[in-house]
Amino acid sequence: MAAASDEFQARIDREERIEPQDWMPEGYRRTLVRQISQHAHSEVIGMQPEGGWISRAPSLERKVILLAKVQDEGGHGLYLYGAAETLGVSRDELIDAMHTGKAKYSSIFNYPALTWADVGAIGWLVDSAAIVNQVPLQRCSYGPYARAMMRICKEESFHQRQGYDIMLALARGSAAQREMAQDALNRWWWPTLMMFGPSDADSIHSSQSFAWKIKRYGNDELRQKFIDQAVPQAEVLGLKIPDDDLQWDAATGHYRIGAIDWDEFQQVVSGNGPCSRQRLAHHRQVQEDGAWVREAVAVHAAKHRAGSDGPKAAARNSDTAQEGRADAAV
Ligand code: BYC
Repeated sequence: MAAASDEFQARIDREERIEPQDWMPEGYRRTLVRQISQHAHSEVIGMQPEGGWISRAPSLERKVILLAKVQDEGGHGLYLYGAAETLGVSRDELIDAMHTGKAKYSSIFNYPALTWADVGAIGWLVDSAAIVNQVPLQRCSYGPYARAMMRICKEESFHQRQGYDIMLALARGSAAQREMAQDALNRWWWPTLMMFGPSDADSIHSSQSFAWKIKRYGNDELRQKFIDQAVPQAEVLGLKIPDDDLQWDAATGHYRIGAIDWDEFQQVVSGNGPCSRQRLAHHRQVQEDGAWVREAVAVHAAKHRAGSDGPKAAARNSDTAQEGRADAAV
């Protein structure tokens, strides 16, 4: 086994992609199931805060755009569950792990979307953070995850732009609209910074994930990249980042920020966020309500399989063969 794991690491070091049929250490498989499934759960739970605003969007155009974005998120969940399933786990097992609290989803989706400006803030901040985090995952060593990420990243950039466009419209609007945009930024800024995970010193999985080239950058480095992008964007909007300690550090070429409230992060990831219970209860309910659809799809697929291998299919094939012969005779 030592030889197999040495050869595996050598393949990773040569930047070769690992595919589902390849040998892999059990820890590599488990790490990927954990991260990919949590990522899938985040996409699907992430439909809830914005989904609640589809019927309340301020114009038909905004409604259509938001509908498309939320549908994309459902689609991202499906690509990611598909990628996780290539590692030998079933979708039911993965969803059960989320429902029982064994698997996490991103902390950010445990906060409420209180106003229309929150939809803008989610698109601008949360999707920007997602892009910063996900672009390096396109080079993840596991092929199905990397390929899912390529497609997802393309769609995320449209999501980010729709969010920024909402913020821009509000920032250029009435005093009340500007206030709404500022309030949304105040509430979403710090939770967005927490999306990147604990500081590198407290990140339990990072070093192994670097060695396996699942992660390419540390949580702090990506967080910093996001901050450096977002601060000038807030300036264009004429909004204030809610951090009195924020300052440009010319020596490092980066913005310095105040302290992140890691106690709040721990509370949220352990299921005590403002909407944690609501999000899971909603997912459970939807899962139950949709059970008949999944059963019907499974029965239809079974019938289809039986049909294509069974006597009817044989008869169909023989008819086609007869037609073929008749055509040939003409
Ligand atoms: N929230 O050792 P660490 C989207 C957990 S959805 C909750 O640094 P790792 C969108 C971590 O899982 C995009 N938990 O872990 C959708 C671990 O706990 P476990 C979501 C977090 O894996 C709809 C523990 O803390 N993106 O864009 O090396 C609308 C220690 O952390 C969080 C992804 O899922 C958190 N924020 O690094 C709009 C990206 N942070 O598992 C937008 C894929 C950490 O041992 N995931 N934890 O119980 C990753 O890149 C990495 O898993 C992380 C964490 C950077 C998040």
